[in-house]
Amino acid sequence: MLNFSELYPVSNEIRQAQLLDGLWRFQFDPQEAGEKEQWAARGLPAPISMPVPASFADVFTEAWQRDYCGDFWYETDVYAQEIRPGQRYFIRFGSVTHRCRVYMNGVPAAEHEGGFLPVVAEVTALLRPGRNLLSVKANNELNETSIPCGTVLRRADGSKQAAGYFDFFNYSGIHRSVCLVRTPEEAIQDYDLTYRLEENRAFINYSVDAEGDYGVCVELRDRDGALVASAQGKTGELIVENPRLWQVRNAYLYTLTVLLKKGAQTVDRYDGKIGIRTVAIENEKILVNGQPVYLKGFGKHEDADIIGRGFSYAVAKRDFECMKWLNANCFRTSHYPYAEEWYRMADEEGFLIIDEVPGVGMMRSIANFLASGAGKSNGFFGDCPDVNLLLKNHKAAVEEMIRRDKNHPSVLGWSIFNEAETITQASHDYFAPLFDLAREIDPQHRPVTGVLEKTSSLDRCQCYPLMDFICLNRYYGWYISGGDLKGAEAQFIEEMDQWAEKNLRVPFVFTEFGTDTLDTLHKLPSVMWSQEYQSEYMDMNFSVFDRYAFVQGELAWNFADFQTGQGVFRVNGNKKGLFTRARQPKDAAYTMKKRWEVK
Ligand code: BDP
Repeated sequence: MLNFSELYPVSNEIRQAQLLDGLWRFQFDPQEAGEKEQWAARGLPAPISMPVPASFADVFTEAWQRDYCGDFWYETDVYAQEIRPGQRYFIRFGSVTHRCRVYMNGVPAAEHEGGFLPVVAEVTALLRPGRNLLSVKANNELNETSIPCGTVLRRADGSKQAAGYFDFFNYSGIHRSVCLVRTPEEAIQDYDLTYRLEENRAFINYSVDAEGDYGVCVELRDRDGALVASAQGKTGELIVENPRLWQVRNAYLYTLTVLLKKGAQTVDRYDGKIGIRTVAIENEKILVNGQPVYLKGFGKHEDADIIGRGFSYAVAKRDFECMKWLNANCFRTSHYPYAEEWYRMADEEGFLIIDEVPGVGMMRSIANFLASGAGKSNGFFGDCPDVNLLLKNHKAAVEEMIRRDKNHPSVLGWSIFNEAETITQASHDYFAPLFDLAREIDPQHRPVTGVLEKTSSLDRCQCYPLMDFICLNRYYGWYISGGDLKGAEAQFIEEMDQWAEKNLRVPFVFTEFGTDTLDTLHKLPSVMWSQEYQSEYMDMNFSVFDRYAFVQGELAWNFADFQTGQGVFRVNGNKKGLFTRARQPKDAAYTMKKRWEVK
């Protein structure tokens, strides 16, 4: 059990969440001087201003600042009007990329490895009435013992250069909101829910993790605020008569209120939205509330102009509107868990999410996307410098993601890796405990998967038997037989026939397929990179998918154009978006829209 709460911050008559977002102070620390010179206690010696939340990279005009790799610091003042006795105080970051140490008034309060999940620092003993100095030492280096994997190269001038074994820019900084959270001394820490549906009834089994010897009271209210069920005790069952189910693209959310009670007095209270629904895999079908669902949507990135990987409600809202316009119903959080606000919005909109940990780059290549797309394998687990440390960090990410996201009705399943090396015994031995862990800690036992690229072929892959549904990334017509859609189609069918013959009786989902496409390029007859080619490629892929009943989903790569590192294969980023980076449709978006209207 944790000694602090990672629950999404809320304010009510007992708890308070004070947003600390805004313009913070910031300083690069290439010499790693900050700790020796006590920047956390003394304040940053030469700070500039920096928006939070946002990546730091794209606010700059100098290349060295955009591409900076190493230590960097953020600080801000936190005003505490009063410190209430009998209360606990926390600073909660939605994420800090990729690792950080948090200080309050110069004293270390928390450390966290991994750039895509919350960091919580208890500051009860460190916070003073009035002005407090909150400092964060962060670092964005990549290595092979933490995820995502990569390495650090040295430029000619000696500066560090992050080289990810992945195809997205190594955006860094405080990417999500920061809150000062006040809770009672003994508080609600967490809750779990499982669902069972019978004809006109839903059974919700709950378990509340709360401190102290208090009574626990759980209440469920519908959208109009009417009480529909309640129960007492740390564990119990809520029975809902004639429930309104959470359905795909037709969401209905109830409010679950957890109360800690000392007699008539309420000691703590937490309200969360929940959706009554079940998810399951049955043979080749993905079932939501017992009904088959075909997944339609995208692999995405948290990526936008200027803010980089920083969360913005406006960008997220636009993305949901675009996805709804296309008749999509699902996305994968490629290649890392997204800001919690995405899941809250998906809960409201009735979208399904395949939730992925940053298990990416587990194939040693700077242009992994090229090698893997074309089926050229690169090793990894056999000669990884410290596979136990990597596994420890990977396990922590799986655990933190599931703990954070388990109560979202939108979350359909968990993805443990993207395009890892899966053809050796070592890879199987590495991944098997991660799959076990995910199954063990998710109270709802949602399906667990991993995403396979071309070299993880049927005859070589050691890991697909671990998966509840199989996710494939395939680029026939782009990395393979690019420019020859007929030939590509034949090769694609040849591979799919082999999977069909195996008769695995599990659903397959295409989690990536796409072509780089310039929104300015038209050509008749089509050529690679033209808008016409993207549409024709999509049509070819759809015709292949439709031949196989076990194909139960298509998540195109990518929702929108996104930033990558520089190189001869990327024209200022990956252009496989169905939308531009400014979220305007390319022609192929209309192809998807038409198909998904009826599919
Ligand atoms: C796959 C990766 C993805 C890349 C994509 C591509 O999973 O991150 O962006 O290919 O090449 O290898 O566009």
